[in-house]
Amino acid sequence: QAVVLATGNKGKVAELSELLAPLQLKIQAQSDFQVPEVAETGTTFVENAIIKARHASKITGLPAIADDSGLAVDALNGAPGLYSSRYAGVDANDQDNIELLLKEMSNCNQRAASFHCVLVYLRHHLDPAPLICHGQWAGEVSTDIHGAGGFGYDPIFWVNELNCSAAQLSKAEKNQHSHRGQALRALIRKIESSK
Ligand code: ITT
Repeated sequence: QAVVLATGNKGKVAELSELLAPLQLKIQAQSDFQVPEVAETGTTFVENAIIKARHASKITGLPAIADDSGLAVDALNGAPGLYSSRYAGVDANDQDNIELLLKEMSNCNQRAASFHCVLVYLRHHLDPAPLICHGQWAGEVSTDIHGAGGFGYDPIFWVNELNCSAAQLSKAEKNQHSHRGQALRALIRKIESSK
């Protein structure tokens, strides 16, 4: 059974592939099919993940898993949230987004934040009952960058219980704790029990 990962983000592909590897699934990247980007017009992680999964499934004819995720900062009322990948503008890269967030929070002592990940599994593009799982990971926005692993906001996401940033964890350690790891383990259980 093949499934397409409906994401253009290489960091997500790396983390999701590692956790899906032990399953009897042939994991395909959407880049193998030249799936064009789709507009993320939803107002929630759930809506955007469904849009991306439906789009990739329609083009490839395969079941699809999509990930919509982001960082919600308490002191910024949940921003950048849904707009995490384009916080510093439509063409922003991870470094631009990190710089802007550190600037916005430069006078802020309240630094609590959480990562969210919604994963959606569609059996086919018209699947009326997608399987949906949500994972959350609490931490703090550090004042400087630490580490070079992971992607996105990992270098400034401080994990108190591990006393390091998410970018200082190995892929396996990050998956063990992260919003994405939690959501994917839950999704795998749901897929197995819906068979
Ligand atoms: P796709 O839509 O193609 O999947 P994207 O990067 O645009 O890729 P999102 O719209 O879901 O995906 O944006 C998620 C952003 O949230 C991502 O680009 C990072 O900036 C941030 N993010 C999500 N998970 C993260 C993680 O595990 N570590 C660091 N940053 C993360």
